[in-house]
Amino acid sequence: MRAADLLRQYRKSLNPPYTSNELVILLSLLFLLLVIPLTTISSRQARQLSIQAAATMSVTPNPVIAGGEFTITGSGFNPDQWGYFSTSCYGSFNVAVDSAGDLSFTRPAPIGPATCTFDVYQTEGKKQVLKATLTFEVVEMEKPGDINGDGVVNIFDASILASRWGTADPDADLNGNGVVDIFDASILALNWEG
Ligand SMILES: [Ca+2]
Ligand SMILES: [Ca+2]
Repeated sequence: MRAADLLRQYRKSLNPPYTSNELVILLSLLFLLLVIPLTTISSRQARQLSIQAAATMSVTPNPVIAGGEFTITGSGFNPDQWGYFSTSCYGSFNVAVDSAGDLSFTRPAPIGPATCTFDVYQTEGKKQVLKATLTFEVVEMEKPGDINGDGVVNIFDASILASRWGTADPDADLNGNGVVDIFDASILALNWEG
């Protein structure tokens, strides 16, 4: 087949002879496939934006330290009403919202690393409305002297420190003065757990 024939065939495939009815069906399908999902997505985004504008929450400290405590404060909630918390780390519970629309509470943190999500709902009319969402990380606190990161300061850390003595090894340079020396050994000794 000659190149000119190939080209003609290709152009024909690009311009198929659609009837007007088929065109209407095609356009309707395009509408269903593209426009409706896009409209739904943008209206959902708009709704989320209005939720964020309505009420906000924050956590301190951030990130939360495993085994410690954290405090959540929030504002912009419906005043003098319960906030219903649905969470990934603590199940569900209610928190009172004061007359200014603020809330605050303190809880013990999870003992291990986690990602916690807190969704807060309030009753508006007969509906439970999502007012705010907060997600935070729970992290292990780094122990000074725990060079190998196994959670204990012991002989294994001491042997790593000894093997890197006099070098600039950043893991064993516990005080960050650029050299592994007696000061790093004393940090290790102070936190010794055996
Ligand atoms: Ca260790
Ligand atoms: Ca040092």
